[in-house]
Amino acid sequence: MKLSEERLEEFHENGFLVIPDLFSADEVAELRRAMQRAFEQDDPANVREKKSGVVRTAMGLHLRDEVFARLIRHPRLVEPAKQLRGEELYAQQVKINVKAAFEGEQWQWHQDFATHHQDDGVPEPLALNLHIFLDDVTEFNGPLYFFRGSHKFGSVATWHDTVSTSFALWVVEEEKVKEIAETCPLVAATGRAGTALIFGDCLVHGSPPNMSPWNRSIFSLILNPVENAYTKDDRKDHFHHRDLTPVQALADDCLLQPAS
Ligand SMILES: O=C(O)CCC(=O)C(=O)O
Repeated sequence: MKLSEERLEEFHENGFLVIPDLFSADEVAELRRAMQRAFEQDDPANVREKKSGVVRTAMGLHLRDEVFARLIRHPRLVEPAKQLRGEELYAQQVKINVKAAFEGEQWQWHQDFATHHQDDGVPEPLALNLHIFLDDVTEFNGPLYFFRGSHKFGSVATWHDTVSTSFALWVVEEEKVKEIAETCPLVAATGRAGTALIFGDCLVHGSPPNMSPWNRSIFSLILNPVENAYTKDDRKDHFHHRDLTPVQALADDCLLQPAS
């Protein structure tokens, strides 16, 4: 799947794209079955919420389940990413952020690049974050909030928040968030299960706790150009995979093929 010229322009202008219904109900069902298998594993790559202990994010998924190994090579993700960032992209991070009903905690205001740069020594903000909604995401169950156009501020000042949630994160200072809010409208990224998001490394985003009775699960693949790879390898592999093999797209029906 290729992005049209209009969609490419929209990405460069807004810093993100929402692509409704990119994956079918059958494909989402297959992904949700694989998600359940991952959650049931007692694996250190399942990071749990600080207060409730339910899974917050399940990481390293392509190394844990064949379905996710195919998903990171899905042409509907890989081809648009290559259009935006070139041919040689490696899978830097592969996870599902769950945000369970009643229990799912916030993701503070951040730019992904701050973590990639500070923790992993990624030189430039070229990584792309590709999301697929595995539940319907509404204004009620903790959607991502994007400051539209905030990527144009470039890489901004951050501090390392190790206390607010179970997931240490380099977060944007509140004064900077206020400044960005003066010119960048806040948008909630919502849509049916199967909807995809693509956003860049400098887009300022976050999400509120999920106090609703509905789960909100979102698959996330971060692809980074091989020539922009990590220069530090202090973190565990599931935070930033060391394998720099460029992803090659499979067939469009790869998720619905029988297991090999
Ligand atoms: O899952 C969320 O609500 C936040 C995800 C996020 O910030 C990210 O993928 O960078």
